[in-house]
Amino acid sequence: MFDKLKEKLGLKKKTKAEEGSNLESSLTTGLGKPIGDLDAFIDDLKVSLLEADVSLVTAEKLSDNLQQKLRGKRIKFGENREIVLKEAVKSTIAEMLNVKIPNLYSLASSKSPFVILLVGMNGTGKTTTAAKLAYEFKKRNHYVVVAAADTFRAGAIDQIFIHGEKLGVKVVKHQAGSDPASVAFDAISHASKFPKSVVIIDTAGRMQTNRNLLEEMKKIKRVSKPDFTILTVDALSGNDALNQAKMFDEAVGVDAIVVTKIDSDTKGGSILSLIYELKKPVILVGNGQGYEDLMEFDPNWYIKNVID
Ligand SMILES: Nc1nc2c(ncn2[C@@H]2O[C@H](COP(=O)(O)OP(=O)(O)O)[C@@H](O)[C@H]2O)c(=O)[nH]1
Ligand SMILES: [Mg+2]
Repeated sequence: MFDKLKEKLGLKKKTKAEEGSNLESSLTTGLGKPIGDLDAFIDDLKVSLLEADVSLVTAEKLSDNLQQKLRGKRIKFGENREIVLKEAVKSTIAEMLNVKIPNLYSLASSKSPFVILLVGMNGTGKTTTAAKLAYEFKKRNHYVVVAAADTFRAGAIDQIFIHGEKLGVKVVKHQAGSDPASVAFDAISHASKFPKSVVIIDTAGRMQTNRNLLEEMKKIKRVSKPDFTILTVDALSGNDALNQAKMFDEAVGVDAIVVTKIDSDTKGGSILSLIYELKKPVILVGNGQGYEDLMEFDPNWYIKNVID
């Protein structure tokens, strides 16, 4: 996972011999040595970031912040240049990821029914994430209702219905082609009869008609008044993930993002751009196709995975 970025950042561990020579030469002055060619390091880093799916705006911001942090810095006795650079990159990324992450599971305990709307393009993992969330909420003793509000294809209704049967959770469905907002409405009415209930609205994401899709999402949102709107983006879609996120956020309003398929993403850069440019939290990441493959997002885990 994320190997490309790690490899490209070029922040590899130094050999003992290299560390030794560094130590020796830094003995020459009490002030330490200059950090060396910072511009070359930062230029290389920027290219690596772009190649790893970090957006241009985010890569430039990271480079500028790093430049400021390291300008005039000297490598003191006992310090290692590679480690100093690596720690500086880590702390710069950490600052850029600093967006408050709400805990969905605690939020859901504060209200019943708690309504979650899932939006996103086709194939980004809405239905799979809906099933994973249903699993997580059921495990936490909530009464879970899933609204099969992707009414565009009969297959989509069957897909979520089968998940519901496997998981033992209620799926509210209408016929294919019916109004998705009314499916959401019925699911919420049903959930209202139960304490500690959570409604998860699975929606359509067809690509041919983005305008209609966004109008449909707006209507579902108006009718269902969700407590939390989640956008799913596919980690493999790279820079397009950011464009999709901007589009959905402008049209529908998004509270948080789930980045799916990180198990097959070797690049890892899209998470950084999403958080930095959208200023929206990534709350969960999908790391497989099983129901248990939904992890809470931890910035420290991310930083460790892209650099160490
Ligand atoms: N490897 C992997 N595959 C995933 C993940 N999430 C979803 N998928 C797969 O991506 C494909 C599309 O997912 P689906 O939930 O149907 O997307 P939707 O069109 O947005 O509802 C399916 O084959 C899923 O099994 C994930 O986290 N990891
Ligand atoms: Mg679907």
